[in-house]
Amino acid sequence: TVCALAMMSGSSFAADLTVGFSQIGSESGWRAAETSVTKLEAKKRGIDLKIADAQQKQENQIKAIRSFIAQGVGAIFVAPVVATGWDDVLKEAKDAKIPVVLLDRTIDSKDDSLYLTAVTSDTVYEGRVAGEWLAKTVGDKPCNIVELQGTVGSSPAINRKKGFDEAIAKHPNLKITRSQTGDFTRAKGKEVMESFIKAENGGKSICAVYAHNDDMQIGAIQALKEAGLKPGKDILMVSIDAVPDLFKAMANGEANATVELTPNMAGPAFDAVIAYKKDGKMPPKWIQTESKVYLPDTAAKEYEARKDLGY
Ligand code: GYE
Repeated sequence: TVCALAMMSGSSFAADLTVGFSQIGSESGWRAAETSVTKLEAKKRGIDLKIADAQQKQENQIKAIRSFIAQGVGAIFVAPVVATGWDDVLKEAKDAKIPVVLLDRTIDSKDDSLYLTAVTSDTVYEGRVAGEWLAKTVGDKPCNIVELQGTVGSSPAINRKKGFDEAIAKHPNLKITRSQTGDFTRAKGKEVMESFIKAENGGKSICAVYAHNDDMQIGAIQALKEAGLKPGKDILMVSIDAVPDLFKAMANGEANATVELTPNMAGPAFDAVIAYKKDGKMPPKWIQTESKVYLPDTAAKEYEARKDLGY
């Protein structure tokens, strides 16, 4: 059946393709979903996929990429944990004529010939729509926001902050009173939220929580509940990813909005690599995925539709 599927997608070529994927780790539900979806998308096309889990460390990613180069894979996917420090290793891949695709995060480099394409969402836009949603919902009242940032130095943390800051800058009644990293994990989101609650009058002076991903938001919801507060009611909760657990929280009235990030970055990435290697077709430098805002009204339905996806 793998073979039949490969033929259906028009790419028996793919059956000879080996792709090495340097994945960050499994810090969030979204990340775990991306890994599962990548496996499925590879299988559909008959691609041999090798995944290396970097346990959140850039040095492990660099080692994995070097090992993929040594093995002579046909293409390399990398989800870069932080934005800087990639030029040397990507130059090695380029010299070995192995195309590299960036998945879900981008890099800071002056040389965009170091990768074939990047499949990501517009993470600045995600921050901006989160901020615009909040501004609209709050109206004219004063609102103190606490922010849970993603991994320090990662492109989504930098950009989701930037987009949100831009949106609320137009509304002087909205201000960020505390902002700290929760490293995109539930456990750290909860821990940092606990410290915010202590520092903010037992949470009474907090009007909204903006989290750079849903997992940290779920941790924050737990911390708020344990402190006797009502997230989603007394405190507005907005975040990014649209994982099933966040829909569950919204359906239960404990969260107010999330911006969807598709876990299927690999499908378009595999197609771009196949078209490039088979027909010499250059993809655009950026393959942008969609970002849609979800609110509580459809949360129960969305949760039902997604709960078996395993993330
Ligand atoms: O939002 C977060 C994950 O890189 C855009 O990484 C991605 C982010 C995603 O850990 O949940």
